[in-house]
Amino acid sequence: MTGFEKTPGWLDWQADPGHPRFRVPEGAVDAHCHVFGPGAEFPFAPERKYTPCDASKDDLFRLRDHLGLARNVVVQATCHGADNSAVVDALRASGGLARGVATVRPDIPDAELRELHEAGVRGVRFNFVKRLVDAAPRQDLWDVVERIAPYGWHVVVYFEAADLADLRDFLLSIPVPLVVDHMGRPDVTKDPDGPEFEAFLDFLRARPDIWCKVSCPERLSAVGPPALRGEPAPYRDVVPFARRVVEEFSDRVLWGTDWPHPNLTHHMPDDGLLVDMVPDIAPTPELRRRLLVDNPMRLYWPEAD
Ligand code: 0GY
Repeated sequence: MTGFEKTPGWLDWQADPGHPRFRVPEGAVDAHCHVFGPGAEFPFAPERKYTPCDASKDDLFRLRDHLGLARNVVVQATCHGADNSAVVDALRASGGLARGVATVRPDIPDAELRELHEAGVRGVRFNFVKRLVDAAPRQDLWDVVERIAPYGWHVVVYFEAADLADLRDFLLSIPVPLVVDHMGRPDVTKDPDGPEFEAFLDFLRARPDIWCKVSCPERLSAVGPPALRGEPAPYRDVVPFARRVVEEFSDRVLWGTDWPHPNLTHHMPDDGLLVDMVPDIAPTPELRRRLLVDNPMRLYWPEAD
């Protein structure tokens, strides 16, 4: 009993995902995943916009092993606000196999920032998705950047395609590397060669230190998974978008499961199927190695080189 009531209609993560048919290269990183609570131990934030099911670090590490992955990047979810305790707990328990992305306020004490860094945090997340957070004043975001820059951290940004035009100049003025979640959430019913996605690619071209997660096909897809696993390609409408990004920006793309998949209302993906999609979006062994191993290691474990 956590004392928290899940948001009505909340879909829990799949407890029994399939074994992927695709074997990931050794050392593969899930560069976008979360932990939720458990609420009894790490209470959800009063300002949250949703209340999830529990999804503990042990559940996450079990999934990592089941999928054949080696490491995780655990991203602070909005349901925990700026209390990064659950993420830090996961990082500390991982034996160096997890790094983190935190949410911090501009007035965070120095000692706390240092503690986050020592635990394995390497970035902060700025979330511009209106259903998830109240908008933060730009000045606050600037102040956060100033605080984290000395640690060599980056900023992970989550926005929807329709908001890129408004955000572009602000994002490009942030003087640390950027990592864009979920390809900037394109509308995949549109043309992958059309003006909207071209504007996103153009944003990536604007600076060589803007990274992109080719994640969340299950969230972006309008056609969903195949009726039968593996036939035809799962979430196939997302593939041309992800492939364009992987092929043009092969040295700064990242992949992640997005487990435990918050706020999906229609269907919960089989994480094995998400792994099986990798060869569709990264068609050669070289591209797959960059996407799953080389790039995330360079960004999150540079000392391992
Ligand atoms: C994701 C996507 C979502 C949620 C969050 O922090 C969050 O609450 O990121 C979403 O609802 O689209 O990346 O997990």
